[in-house]
Amino acid sequence: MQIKIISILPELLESPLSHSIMQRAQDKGLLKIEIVNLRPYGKGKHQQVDDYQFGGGAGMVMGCEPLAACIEDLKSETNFDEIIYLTPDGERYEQGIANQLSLKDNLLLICGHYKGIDERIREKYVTREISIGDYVLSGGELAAAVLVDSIGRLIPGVLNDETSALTDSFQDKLLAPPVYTRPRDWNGMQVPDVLLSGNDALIENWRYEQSLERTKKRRPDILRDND
Ligand code: 6GU
Repeated sequence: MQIKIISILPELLESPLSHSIMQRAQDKGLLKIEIVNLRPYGKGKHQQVDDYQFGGGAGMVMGCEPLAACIEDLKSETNFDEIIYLTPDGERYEQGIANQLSLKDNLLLICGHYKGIDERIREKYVTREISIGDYVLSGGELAAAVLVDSIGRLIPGVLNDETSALTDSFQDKLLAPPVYTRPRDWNGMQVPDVLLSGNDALIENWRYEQSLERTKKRRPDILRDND
């Protein structure tokens, strides 16, 4: 899979996407991430990419020309399956969308800043608009990093058995069960006996019950979604 990301703050994206599982995915050639700096497409000496809003009001808007020029450049090289704009007024992101997007070959992500991007870019180019939750970030970069990480780890071959995505919270619409490692007794706090029993069926059943219990208590909303 190839993911290109348009940003005016490429530095903000570099570190989160170049460690751990994301780095391994790229080293293995399963994921190619290209961060495209919008700034050189900006106008004038200051390579300006934003402008005042028509109608007045505080805050600048990212203009059509630099974004369109950048998107057209990228489209001339790549046939994107989706052009995604990260925005707090987008569709709320969840695991099901990550699963869908992980099956695509080419994604283009657009990170906005200030008051967002000119509506006409959304109309002309954007195929999907995504928000990562009901709070406001200063720009789309951190949201883009969340998307790339959550999608990247689902690409076949990126995770091994030990890091398998199948047992993650949300993957079966349940939260993950509690986990323990050594020592068995930590300052008098014990690991549940069942996990030491060696009985796989019993352990699997216990984990399922714990997942269900945890989901009922903490996220009854996802249990209702399962109906
Ligand atoms: Cl995708 N962008 C921004 N700026 N803020 C957000 C968001 C995205 N999702 C939640 N808050």
